[in-house]
Amino acid sequence: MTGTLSSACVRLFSNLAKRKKVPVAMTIAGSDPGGGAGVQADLKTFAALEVYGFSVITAVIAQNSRRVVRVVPAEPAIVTEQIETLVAERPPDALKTGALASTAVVEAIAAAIGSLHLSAPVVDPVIVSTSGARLLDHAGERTLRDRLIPLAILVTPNLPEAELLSGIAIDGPSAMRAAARTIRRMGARAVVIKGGHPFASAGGAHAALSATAIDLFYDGRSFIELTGDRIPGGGAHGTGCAFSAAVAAWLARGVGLEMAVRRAKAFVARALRQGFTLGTGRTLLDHFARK
Ligand code: PXL
Repeated sequence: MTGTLSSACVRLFSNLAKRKKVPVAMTIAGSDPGGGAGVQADLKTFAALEVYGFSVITAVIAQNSRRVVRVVPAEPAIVTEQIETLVAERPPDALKTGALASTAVVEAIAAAIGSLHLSAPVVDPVIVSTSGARLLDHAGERTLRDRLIPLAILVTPNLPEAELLSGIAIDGPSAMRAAARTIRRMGARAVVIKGGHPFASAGGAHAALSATAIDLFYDGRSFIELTGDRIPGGGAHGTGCAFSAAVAAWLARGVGLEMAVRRAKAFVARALRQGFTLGTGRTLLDHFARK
């Protein structure tokens, strides 16, 4: 783990030293002090993919890999000021949003993206954590839909989030397509629904999992099914964060959207295959895994 971490960092910083234009990605997300998800995981993902990372904190969260104890949303003004200060030095080449905690924070971010003419964000519509805690207040769900998703280059819901956003019970592939259409109609350029969770009709969380996990990408032209082997991990912590951060990293490096999504999926699969725990908690990713 450490060997590949240091070689990625050496390449990143030797590019900096040679004054090559270093790609910069910005994450706007919550803090996971355990480092498995949120801003901390996003920065590891950026570093592993050799992209310099900016990180704007939207909420301070007391949590470990098993449970969320408390979420304290940041004041909207300090979120705006973090973004403005960073952009004054260097506008990022790509950005992603994660847990946004409150409707006022969502508003502040949408306003900043507009007024500072930032790149269209990858929006990870984080609403409830895998452990069941709310990471966005109820009013924020609507603001996310009405103000942020319309700005997005890509929205990356998992199955439960796609159901919440679309209002469609996703019980199989055709409902998954209908949900993708509905979410894209909210104004995003593209959507990818991550198929890692069990379908609702199969009994929700208690359903038997199929051997493959199919993600569905839709950009308004065609549906693309991205198939991958299901990797045992039992609901790992921080996979969604790593996926959306990896898409942003590849976009920052100038890769097209569909290829960025494919590479991000491969990145998460690698990280999950080398997953580990700290003892009794949920599986954590090795963001610096090589194979
Ligand atoms: O995976 C959703 C998520 C996003 N952001 C933060 C989190 C979590 C899940 O726990 O803690 C900060």
